[in-house]
Amino acid sequence: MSTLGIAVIGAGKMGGDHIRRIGRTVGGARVVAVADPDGDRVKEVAAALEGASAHTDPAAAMAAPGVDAALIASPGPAHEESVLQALALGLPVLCEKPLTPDPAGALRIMEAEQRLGRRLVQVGFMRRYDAEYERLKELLDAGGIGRPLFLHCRHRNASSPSFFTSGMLITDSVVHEVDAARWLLGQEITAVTVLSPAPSGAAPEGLRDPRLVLLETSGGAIVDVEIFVNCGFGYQVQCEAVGEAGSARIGDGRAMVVQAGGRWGGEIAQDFTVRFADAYDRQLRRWVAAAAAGRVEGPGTWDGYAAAAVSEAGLTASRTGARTVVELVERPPLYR
Ligand code: ISE
Repeated sequence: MSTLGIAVIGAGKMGGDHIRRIGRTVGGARVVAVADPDGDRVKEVAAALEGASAHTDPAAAMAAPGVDAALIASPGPAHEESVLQALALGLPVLCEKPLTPDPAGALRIMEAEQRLGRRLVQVGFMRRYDAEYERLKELLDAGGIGRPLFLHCRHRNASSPSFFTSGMLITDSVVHEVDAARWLLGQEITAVTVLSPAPSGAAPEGLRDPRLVLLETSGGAIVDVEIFVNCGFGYQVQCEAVGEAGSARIGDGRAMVVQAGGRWGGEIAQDFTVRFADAYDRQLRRWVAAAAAGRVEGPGTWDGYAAAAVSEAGLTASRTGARTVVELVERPPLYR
């Protein structure tokens, strides 16, 4: 099997993490081109990769010799343009979440993919590749706790980056729970309500943090998400499913409990690249194998679109304070 040549678009935190992953923990692929608007950074990153070219223009990177697939890890608002360019070149794509911040952009990608008549896009909803999430999904699918009634979710970050906005708590953070809930339950989200307590004193001025997001689903379940991106103590993602015949909980992160000096305790990951490192590895391995075989698996454009539609309803809900219904177009045959 030949090596898959990847163009990585965006050499920031996530792009850099994926570049390190390719070649180190993911075989069968190599980075042949890198793009980033920061010319000095991209030159430095590419120089450390044998035979990789550096670009400030994503389209040029994707059109570079030896490129078979594109990994898009630029900021969300830049995704649409790059995904459309990749589709025009017929490249399989792994695009970091959110596919687009708004449903209109995702619909344009969906139209382009339908014109091609085949699916080429995977969205980087990496929780679907996390061992604990996979176990919970298997349990729910097997009816192990009966019909799901609630998902109680907690999503905490130690601190938020300086560019983070109140809307991004929904479009960039809760979007993970949106996808996880749709996937775990096999249902769409139909309505969103957002409640906000008085902001934490640890939150930067003007940031509505934390927030409580309530999602209603097409199967009659309720998902509550505490999103708290300046919790201070670490990166924590937990989910408890409550069904008619039991409950199941993941994300306690008790891999090792140490008892010493009259105390017991363990460690909390500080960052998503640590907590979900295995999931990112597995996601990329599976995408590389599928792309090399001319296929795309995993969450696709429909999932990116549905998540963006829920985010849009969430933004309206947080602005108006009202329960907001999620509007979805009819699911096209390519995504059924
Ligand atoms: C970030 O982009 C992620 O994807 C993390 O998983 C999430 O916890 C964080 O809130 C986002 O900003």
